[in-house]
Amino acid sequence: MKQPKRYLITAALPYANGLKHIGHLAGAYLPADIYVRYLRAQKRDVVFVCGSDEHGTAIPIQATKEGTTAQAIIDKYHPIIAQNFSDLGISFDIYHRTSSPLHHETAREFFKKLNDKGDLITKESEQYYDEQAGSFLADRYIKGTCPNCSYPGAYGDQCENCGKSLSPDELINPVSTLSGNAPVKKNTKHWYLPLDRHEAFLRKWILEEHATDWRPTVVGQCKSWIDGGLLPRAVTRDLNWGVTLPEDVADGKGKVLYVWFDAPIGYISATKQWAKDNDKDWKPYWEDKDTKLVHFVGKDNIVFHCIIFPVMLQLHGNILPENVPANEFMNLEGDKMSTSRNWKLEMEDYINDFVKPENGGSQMADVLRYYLTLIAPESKDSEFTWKGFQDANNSELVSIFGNFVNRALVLMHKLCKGKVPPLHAAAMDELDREAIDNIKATKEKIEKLLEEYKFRDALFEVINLARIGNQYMQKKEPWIIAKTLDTQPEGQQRIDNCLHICLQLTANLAILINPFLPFTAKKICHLLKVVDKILDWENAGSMKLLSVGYTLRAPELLFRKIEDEEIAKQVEKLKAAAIHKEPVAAPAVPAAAPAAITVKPEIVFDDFAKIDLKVGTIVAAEKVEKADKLLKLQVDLGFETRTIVSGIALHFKPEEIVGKQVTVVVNLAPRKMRGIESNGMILMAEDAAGKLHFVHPETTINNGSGVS
Ligand code: B3M
Ligand code: ZN
Repeated sequence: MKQPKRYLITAALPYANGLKHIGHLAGAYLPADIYVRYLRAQKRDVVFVCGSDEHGTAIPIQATKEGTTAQAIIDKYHPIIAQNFSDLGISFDIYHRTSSPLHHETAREFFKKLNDKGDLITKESEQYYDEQAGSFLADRYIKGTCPNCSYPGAYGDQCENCGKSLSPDELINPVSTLSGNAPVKKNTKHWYLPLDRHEAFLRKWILEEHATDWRPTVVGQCKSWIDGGLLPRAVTRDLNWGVTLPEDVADGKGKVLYVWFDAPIGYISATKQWAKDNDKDWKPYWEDKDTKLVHFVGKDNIVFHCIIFPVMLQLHGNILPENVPANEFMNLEGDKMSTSRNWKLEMEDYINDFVKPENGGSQMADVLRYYLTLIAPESKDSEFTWKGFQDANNSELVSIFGNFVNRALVLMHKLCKGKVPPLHAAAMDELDREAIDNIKATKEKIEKLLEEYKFRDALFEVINLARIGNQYMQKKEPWIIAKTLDTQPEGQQRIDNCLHICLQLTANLAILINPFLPFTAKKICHLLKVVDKILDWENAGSMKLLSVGYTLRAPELLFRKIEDEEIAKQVEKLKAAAIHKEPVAAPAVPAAAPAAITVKPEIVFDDFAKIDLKVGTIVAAEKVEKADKLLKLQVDLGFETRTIVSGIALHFKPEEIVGKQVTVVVNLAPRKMRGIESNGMILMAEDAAGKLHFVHPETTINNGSGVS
């Protein structure tokens, strides 16, 4: 495979509004770091950029919570997060900030270029405005009752009680969180990125060209976005925190770039700053086609990195990402990690409890890196449990990996006078040759897996090589041979061969484990008295890493055992800190006057059984010409997709119902409406105010499922 000339690796920019947890670490930063360390060991030209995302409403909202300013918030969290990453061995080449003047200039220039080229459109719309505060209200600044679960404290962008994403218009009785008053609607102009213009490009680039090399979960998410219909996305906001629009843009005063427009440009400004600091040219990293750009992100950031940012990059004349190996989510002890419910393990907490020198030191950072990679949510959600963490450490790192390295050193001191013994070709047997072959084969397997972003499997191969080392030693039994040396002195050659191979294998393990557990690799180098240079990837597979006759240090354990009490303490701590939100009882639904409710005459079961109800998904919707009330729907019923004409046009816009699951009467005789044959009926519930609601399963289930 032809290698690209250079690599630019990015990891999502964390919001500097609070500490980050191990779910974040496992989602983007750790896999990115493993990949980068591997590339560096290959001596490839690679730059690894990240930094704080310091804009968006998340920052001022945190400032209000902590009773301080937005600037104070980012100045507080930026350095702590940077230090946490560094303590856990995440080796960014730069950890930049989007509040830096360089970033503001870069983002503004980007916007200007697109705007000047006519790649953006403007639209006027009505948005909520707080008259007392004198400002437009970002979605997060509006609270009201959730239309889905009736929770009274739902935000304009999401209900935290039921998790539904909302738009401010959907909230019942909205109030401004700035003044507590009901907001009014006011006209405002905004800039939009017309994604709809780029559908053909996205379809070809993602669904054809990257259909097989991107993770199926990533391609799947992109596909449903594209199929759901791409709409223009606003890229500006009425807010006083963020990157202001270029001076010469008409009506741009008081507006800033939407955080998701400026944040990914942060990768570019970070590269610029890195180049400045290192006397390099940043441009080829973003403009030369021979650069491989890879974005590491969590699954909630997929659309931004696969759809929106690529469109921006393409329009601006930059290269596109080669891959976006996004991870799914990592749960914690049976529940979703959540900052608002305080159900999480922060990097900072782990560092304080385990990584401080008195608690285990950097080796313990490697233990976390090990477990998080072992359970990496590469293809589906996974779960961190303290018991799993303990097991991974005790039965794999301690018992397999650490044990092998330790035995090799102990036996070498005991049976080979503390020096690397020679390899006697004449005394080599099948087991020796097999062990050597395994080292070479493992190197190749790991390379292939890492190039495919399969970090879990790659790590498994490293541990497996240590397991093979243990088995080899166990079969050779040099300690038994040592007992017969008096009568069979030629046995020393077999002892030498065994330990020669085990020691070279140890040096190989250091190289292979280095991308994953860098502190451990360094420690092995220390024990073997070799310089870190040995960790260059090209050395992997070599049986000449340690010179014969070389003296090595006395063994020291690589990993310590983790005791039950430590684990119990962590579980307790987690539970004690959790904030239990009482499930909010939905306020009593206003009952319609009893007289208004009528019940139809009784039927027998057989009457009911004649109706065939099935679940389907609306896959397309359009208005029916000259019929205000009708929408023409395509409904996927699993066994077929049908046209159904439904009288719901006054209640729903076509684009907002695509993707919704519905319940369909599938055996209703076909009926023509406005010349269109309708093959079924969608069930709807009507509330007291006359508003219609779909009747659908609680969670998404297979289309075609029966309802009875
Ligand atoms: N700050 C969201 C997040 O932390 C956002 C990522 C930006 S990446 C350009 O999930
Ligand atoms: Zn809700």
